[in-house]
Formats: sequence, C-alpha cells, structure tokens
Amino acid sequence: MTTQPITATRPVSSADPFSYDVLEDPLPFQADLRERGPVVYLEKYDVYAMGRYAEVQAALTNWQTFQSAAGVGLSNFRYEKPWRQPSLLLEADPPHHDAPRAILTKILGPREIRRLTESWAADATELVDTLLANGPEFDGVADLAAAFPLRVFPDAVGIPQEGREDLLPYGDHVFNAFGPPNELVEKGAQRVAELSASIAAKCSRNELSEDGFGSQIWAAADRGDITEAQAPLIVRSLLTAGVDTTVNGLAAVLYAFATNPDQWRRLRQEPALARVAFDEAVRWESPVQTFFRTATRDVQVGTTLIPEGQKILMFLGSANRDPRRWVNPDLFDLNRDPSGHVGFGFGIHQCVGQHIARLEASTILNVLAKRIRSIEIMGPTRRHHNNTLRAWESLPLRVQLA
Ligand code: OVV
Repeated sequence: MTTQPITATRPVSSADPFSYDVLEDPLPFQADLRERGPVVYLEKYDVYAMGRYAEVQAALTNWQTFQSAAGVGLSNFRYEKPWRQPSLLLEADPPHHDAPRAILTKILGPREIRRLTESWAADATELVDTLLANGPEFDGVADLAAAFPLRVFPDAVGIPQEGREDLLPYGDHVFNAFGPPNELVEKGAQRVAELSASIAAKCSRNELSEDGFGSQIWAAADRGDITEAQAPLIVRSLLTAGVDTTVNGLAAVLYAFATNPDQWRRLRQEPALARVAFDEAVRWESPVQTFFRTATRDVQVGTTLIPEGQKILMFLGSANRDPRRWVNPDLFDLNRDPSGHVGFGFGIHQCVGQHIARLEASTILNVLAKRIRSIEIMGPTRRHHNNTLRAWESLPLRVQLA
C-alpha cells in the first residue's frame, strides 16, 4: 500500500472570497467552503480558509498556533501599509497585547456602561423623534444605523466635532486593506494619507475632552501602565474598530427586523430581548466577516498540513451560519440563544468594545420598539462592498407608528 502525500488530499477551492459576487452575497461561497472540509486551500491567494464553526472557534482560541502579530490581513502589514502602524491590540499577541487590552477592558467596562446608559437613551429618543417627525419613510443606514453611533460614540471617546466625517471612510479603508489589493483598496488609496492624518490628529492628548475614553487612555500612560508612545495608537484602535462595525451591526438588526415582522412583534412584547436581538443579528449577518491568522508552526487540520508562516482566513460569517453548530442557521430567531457566536471573534482578541456596541444597539432598539408598530422595506436595498465587512449602503424603510 502506498501513502498519498498529505497535500494530495487537501480540499482546494479556486473561488475568490473578495470578488464582487461573493461580497454581494457570501452565503453560497460559505456553504461551499464548509462542505469542502474543515480547512480549504484557496488557490487564488495561496492561503487557507476555515469556514466551519468548530475549527474557527478552536483556532481563534489557540493564539499560540494561530498568531495575530504577523498581521490579520492577507499580506504582512510590515511591508504593505506604510500609512498605518500595526494596531497594538488587533495585530499583537501576548505579552505585548496584554497591557493595552487590560486598559481598554477597564475603560469599556461596566462603570462606563452605567455612566453612558441614561445620556445615550436621551440621545436615542431625540434622534428617533426628530426622524419620525419627518414622516414614516427614511433610510435605515444614513438616518439611523450611521446617525446614532456617529452622534454618541465620538463624544464618548472625546474627539472634537471637526473631522468626524472622516471616521467612516477611514474605517472602511482599514477594513478593505485587510483583504487583497483589489479595486476597493485602490479606490480607498486616493484618500488614505489625508484620512490617516485626520484620525491621527484626533488621538493626541490635547485634542481629547477631559472625561472621555481617549483621555482615560492617556491617564493610563500617566500612571505608567502603558507608554506615551502607545497611548495615541490605542485611541486610534477605538476610532478604527468602533464606528463602521457598530453602524453595520445596527444596519443588520434593522434589516433583520424589517424582513422578519413576526420577530419585531416579539421584541415589542418583550423589550428585554433587545440584547439577544442584537447578538442574533451579529450572528446572522456577521458585520465583520473575516480575519486572517498566521500559523506559527506546521499544523494539521483535518487531512491538511498547514505549513508554518501560512495565512489562514477565519470565516466568522460562515462559522455563524454553520448548520453543524446552529439549528436553522439562516433564520433570524429571537427564540434561539445566539451566545457562542463568533461575530465578535473569540478568545483573547474578542471584541473589547462589545458591551459598548450592545449598549448602542439596545438603546436604539428600546426607543424604536416603543414608537414603531411595524417596519418594512419600501425600496431596493443596496449593499456596501468591503473586503472585511458585510455592510449596507442603503435600507429604504417605511414604518407605522405605534
Ligand atoms: C477589531 C479591529 C478592527 C480594526 C482595527 C482595530 C481593531 C485596531 O485595533 O486598530
């Protein structure tokens, strides 16, 4: 009997997960990826991809073998991104990762959640009342999903009013740049110098208000928990990771309810489900679809030997729709327990801002559930294509008031 070389049996795909068609609707690609095996070689990019829940979750937990410090995009950022120093959190591993992480865990924790809860509820009420006073038709993305985070989050960080319009395009480009250098990245490259300078300027100590997350990061530098050189980069992490993600998380939950009217009725009967609803929408839509890891050693997954140094694409969005893990994964269902989803990642890098994101979402959903009896899609919806994000450009909605 002869033994096959192990690579002869490895599942392979010639598909491009960053092509127009897959970005428009990633679900068929993801189903195919999961069917091919626990890890699949993507010929087009010379990388591996994981699409099943069990392997994605296990790999995200095993940061020693699947590192972040070599970059979480397709290419090694050290050579490819002169406009952006690596993130001290996202693109680092222990021990360097731990001090910045501990600081953000504290700043974005229960004390701040309590402090922000009341004022954000007042902001949400005013935003929704002003919007509904204009009539029952509006764009769920521009008028609500983007408007609310852009109203409350920059204030919470403590950045000035000026230049806030740069936050979304900057984040859009950073998330595109985790993918291959396709048209999306080329288009964003035109403004990258200007946008990077604008964001960097907001991270310096004297630009930040006294009581926000930003000055609390600088206070950690004063205590000596981090260096003064690290502080502005940690502020930058908030501004990069905290805007496009929440905008598209809110857009996801609005779209989910607009297309599942029975679930909206359920939320109105039981408003305490707002948090479950948001997590279920994050599972269902996975606003952050993917991140790469890098193998620190030769590692076997299924029948495939992944060589040391290879990039592996972790398909959060696919894991969150894996029928091996979820009953009827394509249903948006408030009766399910979505906990354990990997939409915020998993393991030591799991979203440090997730409590803030949940507060934004539950605050806006609570106001909407009081004011609005039903939500429907009233015109053609449009996706926003991004190499990492599952995003919306436009959600034309019509509501009936309660
Ligand atoms: C999760 C995430 C996305 C993008 C940027 C960062 C983090 C960062 O730390 O800069």
